[in-house]
Amino acid sequence: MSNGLTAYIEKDFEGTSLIIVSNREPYIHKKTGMTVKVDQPAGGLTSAMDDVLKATGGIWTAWGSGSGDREVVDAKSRVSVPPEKPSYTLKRVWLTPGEVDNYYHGYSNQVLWPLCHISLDRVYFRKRFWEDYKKANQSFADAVLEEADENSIVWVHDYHLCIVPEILREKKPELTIAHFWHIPWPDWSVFRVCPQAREILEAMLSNDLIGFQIPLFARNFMDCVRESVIDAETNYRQSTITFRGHTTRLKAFPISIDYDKFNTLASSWQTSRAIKKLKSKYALPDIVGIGVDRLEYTKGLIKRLQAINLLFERYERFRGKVTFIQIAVPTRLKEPYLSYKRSVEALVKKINDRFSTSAWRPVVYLDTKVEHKDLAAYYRMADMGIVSSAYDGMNLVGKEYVASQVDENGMLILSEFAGAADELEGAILVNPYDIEEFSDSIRKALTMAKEEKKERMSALRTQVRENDIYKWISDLLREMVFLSSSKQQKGSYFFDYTDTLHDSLAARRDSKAGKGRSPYFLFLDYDGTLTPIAESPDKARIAEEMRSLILELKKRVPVAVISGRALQDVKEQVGIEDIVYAGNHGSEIWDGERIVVSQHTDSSAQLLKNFLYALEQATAHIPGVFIEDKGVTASIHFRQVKTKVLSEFYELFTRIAKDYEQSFRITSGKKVFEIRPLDAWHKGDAVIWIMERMGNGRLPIYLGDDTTDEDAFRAIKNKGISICIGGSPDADYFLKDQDEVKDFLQWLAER
Ligand code: GDG
Repeated sequence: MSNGLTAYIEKDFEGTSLIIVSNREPYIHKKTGMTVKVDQPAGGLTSAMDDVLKATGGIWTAWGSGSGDREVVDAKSRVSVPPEKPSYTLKRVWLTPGEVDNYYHGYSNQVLWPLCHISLDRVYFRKRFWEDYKKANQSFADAVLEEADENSIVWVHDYHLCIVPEILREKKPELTIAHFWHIPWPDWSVFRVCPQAREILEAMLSNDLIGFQIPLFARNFMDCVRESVIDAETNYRQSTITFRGHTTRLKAFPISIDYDKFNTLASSWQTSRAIKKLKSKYALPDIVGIGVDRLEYTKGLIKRLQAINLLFERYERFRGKVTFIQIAVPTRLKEPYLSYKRSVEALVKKINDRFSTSAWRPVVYLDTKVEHKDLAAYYRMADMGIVSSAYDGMNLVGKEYVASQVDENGMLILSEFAGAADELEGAILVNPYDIEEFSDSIRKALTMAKEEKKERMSALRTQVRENDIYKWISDLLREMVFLSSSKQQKGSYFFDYTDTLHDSLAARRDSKAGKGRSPYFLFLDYDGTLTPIAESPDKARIAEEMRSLILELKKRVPVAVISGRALQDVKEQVGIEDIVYAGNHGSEIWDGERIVVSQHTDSSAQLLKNFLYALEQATAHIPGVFIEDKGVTASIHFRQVKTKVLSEFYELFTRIAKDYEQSFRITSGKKVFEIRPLDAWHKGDAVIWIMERMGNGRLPIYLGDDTTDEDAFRAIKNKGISICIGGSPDADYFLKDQDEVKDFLQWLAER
């Protein structure tokens, strides 16, 4: 482990307990006859994370997949690892063979994996896959919950465990949860194919942090949320999403490798000896190419072999001179992998049958796992490394090849669709779908001048050395520790009204001030509080049950409905005459009998009309923009504007709004821009005015959901109770949706 990371852990990790959750475990116990042997699955990531947990202590929760796994654990399914010097706990999760089939081979590998790699033909969905996926996620989450305390940082890995964060958040809201997504996140036009797209996105929004390999994947995730989670607030500038009172940060953390390990291994005399042995074993010519992959359709092996075939077909001069070695470790031994394996093998045979001579083979194909030390020899001796993924989160092979190129003689050919292409400047980038260009790039690599290769490889090596796996881990840990500490400062605003609010209301009711009359004054926002957010304002209707509740409540509690709608409009929508209404965000107030406040002036109304006319003219060609003129204020709704023209809309809106910013306050809400005269009252002013005139010492309780309600939350801070539907840092409490609003009003009505 790097000195930097060791020092960081020693200094800043004190007092934090780290819990890693992944599908695969870092140690597998296998039964061989009467004894149990322990195996450590090879893999850069597992061993780097293992190093970290050895230093921090903590818990790794993973599926117990080994035949001897159950024999070595305690009653809580825990075993101390590593066996030779125990320093952290491996907690195993048990899954039935049926669950493994449906959760792992099914939903994970036949739905999410192909979907995220834009291989839609391979997406195969069954209801039972999803049912067992949720069940398995519940088991992982239960295992974490048994171990976690309020200081725990939970680090979830990958696409097998999308639901875990949601379950954890519900049971232990104070946890810091981060999720690293190792594979690509596709754009919405692809992700929408998933029958559970919305459930998955919503569940993942329980994370405090979601790490992606490159910024594009974070942006895609953001777009998917914007398109399908109607009441989530996406903030592209800050890269955050707020949903149900909780904010999730999205950020790219490009994963890497243990550079020093590969560099040292490749420089060793054992590797030089291994290279000699390999050259003679396979009767290799002077020039060698290498590919190392799991036998996986996303890695583009067929395209790679087709390009090699074309190279030998077009350029006879390479025949007899170049051999390409493909290490292809079989993986997920089921369909569609078995068919893919057969296709790859048939193509290798075709090329070898066509071009081989008695002394030379164009392709050496190895379909078994190669030891790590031998891998370094293959990488170092190769004049060319090829990574040709059709789509790939990162791809570590390209980085391993670079770290092993100690002589700087080789060249890396890298698919532009692998996340690594974002960073590895100096590699020859290829589009693997374009076989001719691909084949030509191989030719270019094979004929590149020594000096150019050295220059490129040296730059690549610096890049990988300076951005190794330990930097990746410390960047992520730093972010998690930061989120964890800022959360502790702010305190949690998750709301369990059955305890806290009941107590505070009861205290108020019993106090002297409250004796003899209702102790509270109820303020209700309309859209998003009494009704769900609808496609457009005219479609938002209050449910009869909700209206009856208000009718019931108003017999005992003073009620005011405070809305951004025009006064007349909100009165008609709610349809109850003798309560207080505030329209236009508070600039018009009706006290139950008459209008008592109206800030309508002809001059400001005219200026607003000019503003709206300019907007209407500029955005007339963009379908889905709805301009609502409410006399004093206006709302520009853009929920129905298509994603592809959204940025054009933003641009136009911003340009025109600039001309009016001296006179109007412009804020954004849920897919809406609110325009209000600078001197007009906001909802907070209205609440204060109403309380001063009609409050009689009562406690204001304000329920709202939008950014414009935050003025009211702030106005009653420490003087009343604010409740945000969906949550807000300015509100005291949080309710999930209209069902919970109903429960709350019901409870209040029953007092
Ligand atoms: C996912 C994402 C992302 C392969 N054959 C042998 C062997 N390997 C090792 C390689 C390399 C690893 O397997 C494969 O790396 P990838 O990056 O291709 O990883 P995936 O399995 O697709 O995993 C990917 C990664 O997560 C990490 O976030 O980069 O984009 O799909 O380390 O060396 N290792 C040994 N013998 C072999 O025969 N020892």
